Amino acid sequence: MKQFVFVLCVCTCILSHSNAQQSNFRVDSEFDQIRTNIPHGKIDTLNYYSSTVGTERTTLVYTPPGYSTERNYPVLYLLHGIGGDEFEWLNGGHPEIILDNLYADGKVEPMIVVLPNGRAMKNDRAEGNVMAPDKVQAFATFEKDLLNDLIPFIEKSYPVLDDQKHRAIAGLSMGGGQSLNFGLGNLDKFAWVGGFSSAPNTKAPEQLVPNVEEAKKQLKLLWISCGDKDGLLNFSKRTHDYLTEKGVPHVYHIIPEGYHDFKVWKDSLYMFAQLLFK
Ligand code: FER
Repeated sequence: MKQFVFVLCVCTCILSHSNAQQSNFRVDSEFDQIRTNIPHGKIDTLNYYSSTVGTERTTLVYTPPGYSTERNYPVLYLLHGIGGDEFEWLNGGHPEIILDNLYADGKVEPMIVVLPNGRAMKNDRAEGNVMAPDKVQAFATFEKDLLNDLIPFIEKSYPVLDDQKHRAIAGLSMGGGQSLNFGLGNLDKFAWVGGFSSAPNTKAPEQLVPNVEEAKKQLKLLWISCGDKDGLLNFSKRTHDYLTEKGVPHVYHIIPEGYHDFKVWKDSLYMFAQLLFK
């Protein structure tokens, strides 16, 4: 309940400023610096069979410091962008450092973070023209892989809480669009949804949230963030405008001097992660 009030308060603070340029969040300047004197989580590399693609696919999984199979964890699915693959977050954003630090400071609920490959096609490498239509289409196809192949695989491989309230989806750019599309399109599966610098694959607001009352009822957190200097800002803004008009609670966080890069995505993950599963 405390968190719910906090989230609402954040929404009110941010939404009450029409341009929403001012951040109400504080990013600790050392949040992404590796600390050697704290416990660290672990990165697993796993293969699963995708009936959607008809091949084995690879996913990375971050388990938190102190991970134990004696307890059950909520899960965040964290998605990459058009130029990336399952390694993009790890190479560019080091979510494991951000999360290890948050755990050390007691600021985050223990969770499993799944870093999948969101380009659901046989050759899912980010090679050649990553904007080619078949490659862009594969980001949409990933919805089926995620729901029918990956989530069931994770749920049988790890001790996870497998209900809607304990499942989150977030991502950067194409992965932000996927998160909004798949999260809001499957409200029975995801209660926590985040789009960071969401790309043109983001559905139009009326398609994204056709059933406003259902969204209000099911969502625990809807997070939209973007850099103010990002050429894709309008995909976030039009979603925010619609949600505001329809009275759907959400966080709209505009990062000052923010471009389409990992500075924005790391800040976003740092803040989003602290709101999850509370
Ligand atoms: C586009 C511009 C950007 C587009 C996708 C992107 C499919 C994605 C960017 C990213 O993931 O970083 O026109 O069309």
